[in-house]
Amino acid sequence: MIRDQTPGERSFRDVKRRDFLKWSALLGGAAALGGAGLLYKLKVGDAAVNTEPDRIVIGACHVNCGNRCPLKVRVRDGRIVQVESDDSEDTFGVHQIRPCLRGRSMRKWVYSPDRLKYPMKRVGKRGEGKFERISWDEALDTVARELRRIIDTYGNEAVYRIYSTGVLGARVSGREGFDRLANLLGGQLGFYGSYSTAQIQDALPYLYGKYSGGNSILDIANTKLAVFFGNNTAATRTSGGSLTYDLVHALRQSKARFIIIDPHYSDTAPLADEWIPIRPGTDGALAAGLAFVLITENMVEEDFLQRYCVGYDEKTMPEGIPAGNSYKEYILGAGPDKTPKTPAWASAITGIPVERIVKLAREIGDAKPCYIAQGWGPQRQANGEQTVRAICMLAVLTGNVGIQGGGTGSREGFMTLPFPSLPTGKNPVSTLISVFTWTKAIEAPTDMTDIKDGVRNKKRLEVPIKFIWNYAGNCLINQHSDINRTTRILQDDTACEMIVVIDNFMTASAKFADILLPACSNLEEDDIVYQGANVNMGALFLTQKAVEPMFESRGHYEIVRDLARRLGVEERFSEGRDREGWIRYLYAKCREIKPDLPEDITEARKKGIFKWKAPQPPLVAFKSFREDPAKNPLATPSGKIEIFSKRLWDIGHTWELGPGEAIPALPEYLPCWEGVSDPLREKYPLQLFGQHYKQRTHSSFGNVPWLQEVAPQQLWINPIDAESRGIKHGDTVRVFNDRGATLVTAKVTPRIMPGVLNLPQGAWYTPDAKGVDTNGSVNILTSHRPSPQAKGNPQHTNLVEVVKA
Ligand SMILES: Nc1nc2c(c(=O)[nH]1)N[C@H]1C(S)=C(S)[C@@H](COP(=O)(O)OP(=O)(O)OC[C@H]3O[C@@H](n4cnc5c(=O)[nH]c(N)nc54)[C@H](O)[C@@H]3O)O[C@H]1N2
Ligand SMILES: Nc1nc2c(c(=O)[nH]1)N[C@H]1C(S)=C(S)[C@@H](COP(=O)(O)OP(=O)(O)OC[C@H]3O[C@@H](n4cnc5c(=O)[nH]c(N)nc54)[C@H](O)[C@@H]3O)O[C@H]1N2
Ligand code: SF4
Ligand SMILES: [Mo]
Repeated sequence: MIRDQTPGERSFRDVKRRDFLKWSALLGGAAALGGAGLLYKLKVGDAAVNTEPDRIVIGACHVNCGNRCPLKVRVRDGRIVQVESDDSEDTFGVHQIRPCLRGRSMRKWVYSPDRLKYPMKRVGKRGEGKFERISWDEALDTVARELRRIIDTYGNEAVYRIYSTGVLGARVSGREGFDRLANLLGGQLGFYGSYSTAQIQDALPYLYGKYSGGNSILDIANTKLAVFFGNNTAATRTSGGSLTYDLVHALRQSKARFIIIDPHYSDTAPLADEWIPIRPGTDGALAAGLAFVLITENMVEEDFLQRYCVGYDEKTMPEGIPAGNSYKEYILGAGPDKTPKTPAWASAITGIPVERIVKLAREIGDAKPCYIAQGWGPQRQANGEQTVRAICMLAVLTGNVGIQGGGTGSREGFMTLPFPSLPTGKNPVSTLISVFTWTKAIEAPTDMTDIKDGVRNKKRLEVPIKFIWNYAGNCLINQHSDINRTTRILQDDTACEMIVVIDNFMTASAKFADILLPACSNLEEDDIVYQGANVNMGALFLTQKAVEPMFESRGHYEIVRDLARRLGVEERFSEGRDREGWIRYLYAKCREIKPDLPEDITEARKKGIFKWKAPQPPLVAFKSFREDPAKNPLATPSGKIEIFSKRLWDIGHTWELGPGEAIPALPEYLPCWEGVSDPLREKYPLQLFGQHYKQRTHSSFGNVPWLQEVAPQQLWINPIDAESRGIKHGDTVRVFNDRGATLVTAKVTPRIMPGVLNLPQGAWYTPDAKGVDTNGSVNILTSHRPSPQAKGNPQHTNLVEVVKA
């Protein structure tokens, strides 16, 4: 157990030396940013730290890193002087939910010189960033008038609340507020999927009947071998209450061998016994090569495949499908492509040596049980849907599904408590587009159909998006693909006629606002905040404002309520409740789920942080199905694991697909466009992806100088690729393709495999006069082309070239 000592000084006292070595390797010296914050000495070098506070207030960090940390905010003379960690009880299972350095730098966020101060209206061309200060009344009158006009002229499907994740945990200030208003006004165009998980969400229901995580990461305590495909918890699950902490505990308990398969030696890799570099977008080929060995060396669980699965071999194929279409035939080369998926075949595609593929297959086949999990990096590729199922096949073939220490091959599962959000009501509009295709819904809506673009609940879109509500999000520009193309689409203010942006900062997206509204930061308003999705415990924080709202900034609930008043629906919107009323309403609902919460909210606020241990033993996905498949069938049409999906077979034979695209019924390897085998590599020879990085949560925190210094934005390039281009560590380089170019500093490192570049996603797009980005913003290089099946965002699939600038 690790205990906190005094604030500002963390002790190693109870940590065994072995763990310390592992952790310090993991954290890499100055780059220590994790919830692993447990193990370094915090020296902020700022006089403010030593100031005695007048009061300590519970706040929370509610950006979308998937975690959610309470912050203890020290306030003196009405100013925040330091942000500290949760220091409540710390036992295994109910950890201190210790914020990473991003959360601890929140003071720099609140007092950032980039803060938006007043409501503003656009005065220049859209996107130019020229604004004029206006009053809140004028701003909200304009928004209400335009929203009404657009609904009256084009209908409710012209209104769109764009995907955004800047405020996720805070329930009264959440993005739900606008949905609640829109639904009272007749609804809005909806979306399905997310930028995080579009492909995996779409793919898993065909295999397992639903989208879900696999076994809890704590179940690694019960396994013999853990294999992670593109899963970098040390960077993406950084909270002290989060999965990296659990991973370390579980590995220590089981002493399982741990293998990481990733194009880059990630921050998680030092925890592993072995790193296997793989070319991006080729995991499906690796999985097929492994399957070849498992099948030909009789290491598959035949009984499991016959009893629980459809489509493994001819005996288990659904009716009406021509012979030669089973998985076994695909792997052994008896299927339509007549190609045996031998380790040699897989090696040529993945770049992994043949012997290593054979050895890995035997390790997976021998380890009983084996824990296989994938992060979301592999699915954020152009063939992501197929990769997801292909990786899961390793768990299926070896019968690891539904057992302790095994898993489904999906991302590790976690615990959630069903605490409620601000109720949105029902959207009267049922039409949905894929979350990634909104730019096309502005530009060419009537070209968008169900079987071509994945429009749902309607054959063809009828009206363009004319009104965008962009609250706490940067997907309008920075986080969406192909910034240059998005810019061209948005610049035309006769296409999308009204863009409202509500943020703390003048972001790349904010520059495209017609009306720009300054919002409170999380430390400037009261709220009720729940755990992130990625902890093995439940948590609830009653947060209180540490300081008064900066300048003229306001909360989202109050902004939307004032709009509702102007639009004549205020009573129905507020139900007579102000912010405090809704906090109390939601708190009461939470108490129905967790009756041990104090009845009196004033009492509860004194504590502020509530945590519940996850049920033991750790979650095993599809356990009841495994125990009794007849009684507890999966939600697939057959009730079984559908290795061959008849539904996908039908989709693959009816949808209109782009050149080179396919939707196979089996989990096949499909080459990516802009992947290893694309002829475009002659012009752009390097594969580029952008990992989720410890400096930022997407673009959030990208403007905090402390973090820029600790974890700078750099292009990761292998020494072989650097040398052949005359690039040295620290050089400014120009990364480019036909879509755009960016300037960034090179990090020459063997931590990235040759032929592949890593430009961490989320850096703030900062164009020079010629439109060349000067800040390493990866989305200047990514493409609008959606993945074939999910119509999701393949933002890790890109070909580029790099030269010394
Ligand atoms: N610090 C930090 N944490 C975050 C976020 C953040 O921005 N910053 N964002 C949060 C959010 S919203 C999300 S959705 C999650 C994202 O979580 P993920 O999607 O899992 O994160 P990524 O960094 O995109 O990818 C994980 C790993 O996959 C690897 N990878 C990329 N392509 C491939 C491939 O084709 N094959 C294999 N085997 N590996 C591949 C990358 O090198 C990386 O190490 O992270 C969350 N956590
Ligand atoms: N190339 C590439 N692009 C990607 C990804 C990738 O892997 N590669 N990942 C994708 C993924 S998984 C995701 S989830 C998206 C995330 O994309 P976004 O949801 O856009 O996330 P952020 O960039 O963090 O933007 C959050 C915004 O909210 C603002 N904000 C924070 N707190 C507050 C607040 O209290 N009030 C208000 N009003 N504003 C606030 C921040 O200033 C910031 O501008 O990015 C996607 N984009
Ligand atoms: S960025 Fe995530 S891990 Fe870091 S403090 Fe915020 S919620 Fe916690
Ligand atoms: Mo995400």
